[in-house]
Amino acid sequence: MTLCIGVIGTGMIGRDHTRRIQNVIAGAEVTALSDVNRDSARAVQADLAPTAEIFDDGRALIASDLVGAILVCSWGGTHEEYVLAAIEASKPVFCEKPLATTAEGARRIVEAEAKHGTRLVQVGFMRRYDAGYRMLKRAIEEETGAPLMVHAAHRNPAVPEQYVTPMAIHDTLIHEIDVLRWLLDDDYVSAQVVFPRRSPHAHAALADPQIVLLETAKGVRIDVEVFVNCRYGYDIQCEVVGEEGLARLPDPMSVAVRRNAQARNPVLTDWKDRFVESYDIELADFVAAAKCGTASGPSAWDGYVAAVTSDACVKAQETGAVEPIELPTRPALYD
Ligand code: NAD
Ligand code: ISE
Repeated sequence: MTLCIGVIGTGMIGRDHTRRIQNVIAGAEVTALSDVNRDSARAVQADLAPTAEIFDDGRALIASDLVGAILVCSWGGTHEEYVLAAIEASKPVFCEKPLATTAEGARRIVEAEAKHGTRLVQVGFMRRYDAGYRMLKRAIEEETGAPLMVHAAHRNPAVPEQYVTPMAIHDTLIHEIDVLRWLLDDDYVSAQVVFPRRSPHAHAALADPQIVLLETAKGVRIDVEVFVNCRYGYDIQCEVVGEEGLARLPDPMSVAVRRNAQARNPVLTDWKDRFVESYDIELADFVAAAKCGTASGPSAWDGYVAAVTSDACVKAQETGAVEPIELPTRPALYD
């Protein structure tokens, strides 16, 4: 059986995920596309999915019999509405991060899915599928002893003009918020943000870099440098210090070149390349579960926890204080 997928939002990642469904992953096909910018949907149709129908309204796409599962790849502020509509239609839905732009919005999704009674939502936290992070998780379980500290960095070479200070949290740090919680099998209890001297390459509405300090329920202390105008490349670092040893996320494989009395390894510049296999595997996982009428991988609960933590970090940016992170009881659906 081929799974018929509708894609809402055909910008950068919607286009890339459409390519994956059409050309990389077996057993699924993009049968519908929707974007508020019809020209964008039309371009993706022409390049990648010539038989897909274009819908002007994302909700009509979700309701259509042409579609058995949905990818939500539009701007963050639109995710909640589309994910709730997919749950109402009992259709599996893959939602790019963030699940919702507020914790209350993510909570409404958790409640709707819990009421539905089976999982339908997968959130696009692709790092959980990255081979390096999976090896790091195994090393924590088998080698380092109980974690004590994590030092991490999320560096982008540059960001567009509309990227402002809170986006360092809910657009960028949100990946660490999810993957570190998964790595450590732990939850956060507090957050603080401190600001080094500002990079001259950051525009006026962006404090860059930032250092986010998180504390977990088990007492692990985490520091994450978020630096989105680092210039030199797209660089993701993570080092876990445990009671017995240390484990570090491997850098992506690259060819070392020695030339002109220098030895060098290239550094990637684009997140699409850094996590290309992870995106492939997360979507294959979505397709496999959706064919059984359900979802696996990062859940709506994980999306909710990320939203609560993001909100606390944004508050910490504003107050400079250590902000508490409190979660309600997890519904049984997510045990
Ligand atoms: P983009 O601006 O390139 O594309 C978004 C598209 O959504 C645009 O074409 C826009 O016209 C469309 N859109 C906006 N509102 C809509 C609506 N109500 N209905 C239908 N279409 C609508 O942005 P992008 O970089 O592709 O990001 C999209 C989402 O994916 C964001 O939530 C972003 O955080 C997430 N993202 C995730 C990753 C990752 O690593 N997992 C990477 C990049 C982006
Ligand atoms: C972007 O939206 C992503 O999700 C990338 O993975 C991240 O590295 C980047 O900072 C975000 O802007």
